Amino acid sequence: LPLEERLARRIIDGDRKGLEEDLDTALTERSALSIVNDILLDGMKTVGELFGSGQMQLPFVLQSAEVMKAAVAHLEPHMEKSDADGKGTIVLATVKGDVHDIGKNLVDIILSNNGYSVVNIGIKQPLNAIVDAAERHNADAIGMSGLLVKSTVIMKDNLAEMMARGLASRWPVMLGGAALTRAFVEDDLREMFEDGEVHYAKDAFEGLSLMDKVMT
Ligand code: B1M
Repeated sequence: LPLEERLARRIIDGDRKGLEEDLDTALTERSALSIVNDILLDGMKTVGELFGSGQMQLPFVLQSAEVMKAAVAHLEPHMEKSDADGKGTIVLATVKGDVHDIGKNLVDIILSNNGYSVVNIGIKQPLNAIVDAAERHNADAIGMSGLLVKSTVIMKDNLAEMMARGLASRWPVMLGGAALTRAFVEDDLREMFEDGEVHYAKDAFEGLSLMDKVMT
C-alpha cells in the first residue's frame, strides 16, 4: 500500500508494528498536523463507521485508539509551536460517564502549543471536579468534551448547574465532541446559559481560534 493508505490502515487494523518508521517517512513529506488531520483521523472515522455498523467489535476499536494515541504522541514533538505565551489558562475535561479522550487531548496539544496553559483533568469528570480545577488554577475558561449522545445531556446539565450556582458568568465555556451540533450549542444551550458564554468548536483548530477570540 502507498504510505498514506498504509498509515490509515494501521489505525483501522490497530497495527503498531512499524508505525513510527512510517510516521517518520510521512514527516519528510508533510506536517505532523496534516498527518493527524488528513490521514489518521480518516482512519479513526472508518473505525467509527465499522463499529457503528457492527462490523468491528469493541476490543478492536480500543486497539485502534491505542495506535492513534501512539501516533499522536510520536508526532507531538514535531508539531508547530508558536512563541506566544501566557494567553490564558483553560481547564479541559471529558464529561462524566464518557471515556473518549483522543479529541480532547488533541485540543490540549493545539492550545498548549499556541500559548495557552492547559489543565487537562482527564475523562469521566463530574462538574464539581471541573469547577474545582478551574478555581484552583484560576482558569480563564472551561472546556468540556464528550462523544456520546448522553454526554450532550450531561453538558446541558452542567451548564444548568453552573447557572443555578451562580457560576455561569465566571468562565466562558467551550464545548466539543462528535455528538454535539453547532445548532444545539449555539441555539439551545446558549438560550439557557443566559448569564454566561458558551461556544461550540467543531475541531481543535476552531477551539484555538475561539479561545483567541474569547481571551481578547
Ligand atoms: Co466509542 N463511541 N464507545 N470508543 N468511539 C463512538 C463515539 C461512537 C460514535 C461509535 C459508533 O457507534 N459509531 C459511539 C457513540 C454513539 C452514541 O452515543 N450515540 C461510541 C460508543 C457507543 C462507545 C461505547 C458506549 C461502546 C460500548 O461500550 N458498547 C463506549 C463508551 C464508553 C464510555 O465513554 N462510557 C465506547 C468506548 C470507546 C473506546 C474506549 C473503545 C474508544 C475510546 C478510546 C479513547 O478515547 N481513549 C472509542 C472510540 C475510539 C470511538 C470512535 C471510533 C472514535 C473516537 C475518536 O477518538 N475520534 C467513535 C466514533 C466517532 O467519533 N465517530 C466512537 C477521533 C477524535 C480526534 O475525534 O473526539 O470527535 P473527536 O474530536 C474531534 C472533535 O470532535 C473536536 O476536536 C477533535 C478534532 O480536532 N473536539 C473538541 C473534541 N472534543 C473537543 C473539545 C473542545 C473542542 C473541540 O473544546 C473543549
